Amino acid sequence: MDQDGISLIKGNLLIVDDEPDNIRVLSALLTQQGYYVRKALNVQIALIAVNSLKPDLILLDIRMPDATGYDLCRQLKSNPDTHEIPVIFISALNQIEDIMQAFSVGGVDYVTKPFKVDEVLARVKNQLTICQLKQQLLEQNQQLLQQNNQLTQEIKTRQKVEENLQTVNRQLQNLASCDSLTSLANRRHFDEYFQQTWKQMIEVQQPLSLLLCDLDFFKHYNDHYGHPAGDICLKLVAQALDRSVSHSRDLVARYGGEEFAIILPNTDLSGALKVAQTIHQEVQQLKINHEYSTVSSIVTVSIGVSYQIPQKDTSAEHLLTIADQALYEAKQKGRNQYCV
Ligand code: GH3
Ligand code: MG
Ligand code: MG
Ligand code: MG
Repeated sequence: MDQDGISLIKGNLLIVDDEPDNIRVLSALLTQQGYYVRKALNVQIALIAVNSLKPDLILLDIRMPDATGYDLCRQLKSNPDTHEIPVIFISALNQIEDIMQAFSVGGVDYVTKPFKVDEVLARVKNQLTICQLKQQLLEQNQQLLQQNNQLTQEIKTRQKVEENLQTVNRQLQNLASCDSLTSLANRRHFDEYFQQTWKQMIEVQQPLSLLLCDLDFFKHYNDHYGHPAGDICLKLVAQALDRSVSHSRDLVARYGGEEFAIILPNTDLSGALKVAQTIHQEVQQLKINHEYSTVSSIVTVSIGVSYQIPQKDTSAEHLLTIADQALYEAKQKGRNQYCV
């Protein structure tokens, strides 16, 4: 501990001076304070000592026989291995030009000879403290950079996991709401969407239309062409139904077996009938042979249409019942037609 109670900053010092007396006095003083001191009597020896000792600080004389302290300082500052070592010039030269020259070649401080002991000690200690703080800041900076990199990496990983989860969720949702044979909405999705749309139409007091669409004599079709051909037929009809609606909020669903349901929000009776007509055209254009149908030589559908401006005191099921009755009527009247 020194007088003010702060621990001494011990370090490796190099004193470069061609005056043996100067070196001796300085060295004794600094060694006494707990520093490890090496000495060099000229620039050449100093260079060797710098490389072997890697000093924390250099006290550097200016006038020496083989070269000047300025030359040595310049050389040290231009070498990446040594340019961080602080150099305090200590010289009898006391002209402002000499001092300015010392700073311009990279010196951090200047002490004039004859020096005062306390001043040298204070300036050495100052520079070593600055070095130590610099080192601490560098290390902290390094740590922060590392932490930052880790955090960035972590954030990226989390984002990726989040994205994957969202994709899986979307796929699960699609699977849960999709009919595997026709890729249309399944019954579950239909039920949800129907209830939801019913409520919305109550709020906005807009008409809601519903179409129930059933293949005619499909049992015969299966019986004669086989179940796999029946599946293909169902898929083609499903695509034809999907082509028959045009609004983004319309929903075509496989209601069950060979029966399909179509929800048409914000659509009145004339709109619903247009869709029913389009369905008949689209299904007819498929031209799927059905020799065992008694209404046509190709696959046809019957459609039950219902529509309503939904009210709070009626339920969505009511609209379904009416569509079902209309479908029954279409079947009764001879199939391949729609009834309201
Ligand atoms: P209708 O004109 O009165 O509707 O007569 P239909 O023969 O179409 O009606 P029915 O209800 O008697 O028969 C429906 C047929 O639809 C029977 C069933 O095997 C068939 N079916 C239901 N789901 C599928 C399916 O996923 N694939 C196939 N290939 N056939 C199905
Ligand atoms: Mg000298
Ligand atoms: Mg049928
Ligand atoms: Mg049926």
